[in-house]
Amino acid sequence: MDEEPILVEDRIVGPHARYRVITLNRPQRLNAFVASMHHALRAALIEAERDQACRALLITGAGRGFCAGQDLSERRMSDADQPLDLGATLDALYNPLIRRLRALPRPIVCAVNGPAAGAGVSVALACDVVLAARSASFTQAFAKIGLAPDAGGSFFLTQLIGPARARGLAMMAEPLSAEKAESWGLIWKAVEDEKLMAEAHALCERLARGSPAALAAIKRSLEAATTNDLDRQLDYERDLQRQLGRAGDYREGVTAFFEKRPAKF
Ligand code: T3D
Repeated sequence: MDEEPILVEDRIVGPHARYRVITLNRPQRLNAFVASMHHALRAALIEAERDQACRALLITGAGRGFCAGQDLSERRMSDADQPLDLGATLDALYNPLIRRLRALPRPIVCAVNGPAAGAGVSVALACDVVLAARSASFTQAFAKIGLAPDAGGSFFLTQLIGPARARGLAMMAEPLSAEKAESWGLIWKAVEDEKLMAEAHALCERLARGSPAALAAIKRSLEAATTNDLDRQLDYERDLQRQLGRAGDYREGVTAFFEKRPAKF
C-alpha cells in the first residue's frame, strides 16, 4: 500500500473562510493507524492551526470504515521477539494526537462513516461534533487483544456515557451501533448513511461562517469544565467573556442583531 495515508482538501466558504477536510486513507485496513499516517495527520493539524482562514475541520475515513485503531500488522510478534513498549507509541504518537485535537482552536467535526475501533473510537470522540452513519459502529476492541482502552478512550467513555456503560463496552468489546451511541450521548447524531457527508459538510460550512473567537472559546471553556469545580469555572467563564467582549466578533454580532442581518465574521 503506497497511497497517501491521509487526503487533505480545502472547501472555500468565503473570501477569508474555509474548512479543511481530512480523510484517513488506508481503506484496505479500515484506515488503521501506522506511523506514516500519524505523521501526516500531525502535519495537517499543525498547518490547520497556522492557517487563520481555516475555520473548521472535518475528519472522516476513506472506504467502508472510519478507523480500526492501531494497524495490528505492525504489532505481530513471534515467541522469540522482545515484548513491545506500547507506552512509547502512545507517548510518541497517539497521546500528542489526542491532545492536539482537543487543544486546536477550531471546531472539529468527525463523520464516522463505518466501523470505528480501538484508538479509532478515541480519535472520533476527541473531536467536537461527532456524526455517524447509521451503519457505523464503535468498538472498544482492546480487551480482545489483551489491552485496555487508550488514547483517551477510558476518559471519553466515562465522561460521556458514565462508568456503568463505559465498563460494559470496554469489558465486552462489543460493537455499539450509531443509534445507540446517539441515544447514550456518546455522539451528537446518527444520520442516514447516504446523508452523512452532506450533513457533515453543511455543519462545517456553518461553523466556518461562525465567530472564530467564540468557537475557540467555547472549545476551551468546555474542556476546562471537565476538570474545574463550579467556582473555578465561573471565574474561567468570566475571564473568557471579558476577552470576547473586547473583540471585534462581539461588536459585529451585536450590530448585526440590531440591523436584523446575519453577522459577518
Ligand atoms: O499499539 C500501540 O501502539 C498501542 C496503541 C493501540 C491503539 C489501538 O487501537 S489497539 C486496538 C487495535 N484495533 C483493533 O483491535 C480492531 C481490530 N479490528 C476489528 O476488530 C474489526 O476489523 C472491526 C470491528 C474494526 C471491523 O470489523 P469488520 O468485520 O467490519 O471488518 P474486518 O473483516 O474485521 O476487517 C476488514 C479488513 O481490515 C481485514 O483485512 P482482510 O482480511 O480483508 O485482508 C482486517 O484484517 C483489516 N483490519 C481491520 N482492523 C485492522 C485491520 N488490519 C490491521 N489492523 C487493524 N486494526
